[in-house]
Amino acid sequence: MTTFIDEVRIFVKGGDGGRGCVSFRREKYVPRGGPDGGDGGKGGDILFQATSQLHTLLDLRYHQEYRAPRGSHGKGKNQHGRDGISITIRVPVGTVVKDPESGAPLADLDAEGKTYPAAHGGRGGKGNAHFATATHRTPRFAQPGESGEELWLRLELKLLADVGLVGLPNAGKSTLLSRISAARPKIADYPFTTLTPHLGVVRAGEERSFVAADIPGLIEGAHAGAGLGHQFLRHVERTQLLLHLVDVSEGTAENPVIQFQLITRELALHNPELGAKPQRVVATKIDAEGDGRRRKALAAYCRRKGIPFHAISAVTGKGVRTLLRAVAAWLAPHEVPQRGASRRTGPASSQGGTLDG
Ligand SMILES: Nc1nc2c(ncn2[C@@H]2O[C@H](COP(=O)(O)OP(=O)(O)OP(=O)(O)O)[C@@H](O)[C@H]2O)c(=O)[nH]1
Ligand SMILES: [Mg+2]
Repeated sequence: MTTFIDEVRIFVKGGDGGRGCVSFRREKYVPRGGPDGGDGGKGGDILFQATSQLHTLLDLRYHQEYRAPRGSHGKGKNQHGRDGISITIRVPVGTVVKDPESGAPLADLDAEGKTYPAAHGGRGGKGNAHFATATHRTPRFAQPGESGEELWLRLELKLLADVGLVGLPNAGKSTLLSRISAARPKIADYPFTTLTPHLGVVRAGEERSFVAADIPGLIEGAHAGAGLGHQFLRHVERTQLLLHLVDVSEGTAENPVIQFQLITRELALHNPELGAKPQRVVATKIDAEGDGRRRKALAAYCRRKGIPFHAISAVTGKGVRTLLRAVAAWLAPHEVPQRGASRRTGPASSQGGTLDG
């Protein structure tokens, strides 16, 4: 089975340690007090933490650099500098942290809450109070803080599709995927353009993303091996929702309801579970629907059957945003926590350096 990997490179740097302080006690009537320079604080760490609330590495693509704050410098009167706060970067459960050069895995964040310290903050420097000895009572030096660790890392996440796009060849599946994600499957005006599945990461709103799979078109007899699509149905077997695309443009000979039923039958014959999977019908190419007769017929059928219905044009974008919102809203409460790359319990919250500590 083809594996789809979401991948980002990011730069992380722990905070530098604060400087140690050079200072001497000043007391009334004591001309030369002993050294009382405090230590610098430790720089903040950068941590990764696995959460089931995120499903892709998309957000990290927009924020590739993380620097934790430095520790404060030490002060007189033996005052220790404050430690820099640590930054926790939330990543989806299933994220593997790798060395970008060798590809060696450094951490596998395969369970909720699992944490990996990616870059340690530098230790604070010691103040001069540490350096007084019997023979050297007035050390006029202190340690500088250590630099925080800095490095590039590669994060990888095996993607499993949340949403499967199914339909006859030429229904517009690849066109829709390329409209809503960065995936660039081949698109052409003939059946069986798509030969292998494509996955795209879809951002449906500010805070949420999901993965959609475009598989080759299905035809009658697909369950028995006709066409190409059957080989790839396993890619949609584990999705939570199917979007069933039906071309309603003018000049398509078949009745859209019959087309819809044909594919539904093939899905069920291939795997009864697939036939019973939640689905939404998406009438496509409404920019070319003519008098809209085909769309209306399909909409009426879906209403009778209680199947959610959408109408879109992937070319003009009409209806696409509404569709994505509906899908995202549907996914949120249906999310089942799972081990590994699939995952989820609630709406994704934004990522990008949650401060803790
Ligand atoms: N007018 C119009 N044409 C569209 C729209 N969406 C797709 N098409 C056209 O329909 C044809 C088929 O589109 P694809 O996205 O390749 O269809 P597919 O379902 O991926 O087809 P297969 O990969 O063969 O299963 C192409 O010529 C597209 O340009 C649309 O919204 N409006
Ligand atoms: Mg295609």
